[in-house]
Amino acid sequence: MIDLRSDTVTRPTPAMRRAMSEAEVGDDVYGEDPTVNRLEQRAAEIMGKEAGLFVPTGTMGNTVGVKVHTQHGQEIICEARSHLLDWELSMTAWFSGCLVRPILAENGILRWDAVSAAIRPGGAHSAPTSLLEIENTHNMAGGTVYPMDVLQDVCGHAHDAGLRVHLDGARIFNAACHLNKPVRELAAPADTVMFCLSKGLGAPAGSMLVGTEEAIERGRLYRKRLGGGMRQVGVLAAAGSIALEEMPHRLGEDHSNARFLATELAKLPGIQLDPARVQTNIIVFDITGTGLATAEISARLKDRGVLMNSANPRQMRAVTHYDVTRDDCATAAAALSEVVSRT
Ligand code: TLP
Repeated sequence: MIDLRSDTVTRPTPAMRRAMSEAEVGDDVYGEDPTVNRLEQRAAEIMGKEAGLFVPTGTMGNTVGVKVHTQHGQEIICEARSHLLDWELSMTAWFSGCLVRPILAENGILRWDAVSAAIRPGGAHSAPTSLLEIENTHNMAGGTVYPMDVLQDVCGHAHDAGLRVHLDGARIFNAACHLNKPVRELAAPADTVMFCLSKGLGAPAGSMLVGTEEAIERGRLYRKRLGGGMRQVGVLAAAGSIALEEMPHRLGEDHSNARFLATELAKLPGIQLDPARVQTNIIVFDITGTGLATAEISARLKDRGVLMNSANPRQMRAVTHYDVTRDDCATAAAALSEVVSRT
């Protein structure tokens, strides 16, 4: 099977499996797992922040990140298709008691004029806005990357307006690779950053939350409340360390495979897609012109050995990653060609 459903499907590399079997471990709830401690320190260093927290999932990292910056009854601004809003079971409401005020932005990239118009001052009738959430790369907008000047501008103004900024950087290494910049430059404008070890970086599980010592110390308690106090979790952190140190340099390969796949898909009848807009490893494309529903396309592709999911009723999403080769992309495009021409 050629699995283009997500980069979450990557399997641990042989080096990760070796590191897992040899990992030095202790009880992390007592702060005694040396492998986790090292990973947390390295993640903070690489991101240019004071401290780091190992969390089981990106969802937990975002949940804790939101919680440390907000109080119940406040508002959070984010992009309308953000993962935080659409794919995390309303954790902002359930755990943090906050209302999300979404803004639909071109390519998923929030700009200050739109953000400033959505800020609520708080008062007799309105709840105050306390947090801006940014997603970079933006998943459902098609792996789009914030231009550095836009990122600095929107975050800088948000801080001046008294907001905190949480960055959902599940794929921040993909963004850094696209911009050819050190990842810490992309992390700098945010107060906290969540990034995933388990997506393009290939670890079997795990994400990191980084920020100030104070935010991470409080975050550690929220992680425990959420049931994320794991014990000898150095076995996972060992794989995470390899993901962090050894995998970012190869992401460009996934990006060029995605661009190649997009170029092939764009040739197919009924598919709307501009390959020039594919910046990283995610392709989101419109299939309405094929006359088929996304579920039908997924089912027919599966019969031909290709796994691909819908992003929404009008669009499919294809994601390239470590376990997908250029040849796989060519095969997948040929399979989709067959599917759309047999309607
Ligand atoms: N995204 C998954 C699905 O949940 C959609 C995927 O296949 O892309 N932030 C962003 C931007 C994400 O894309 C994801 C996962 C998360 C957070 C949450 O990470 P996990 O799945 O580890 O909770």
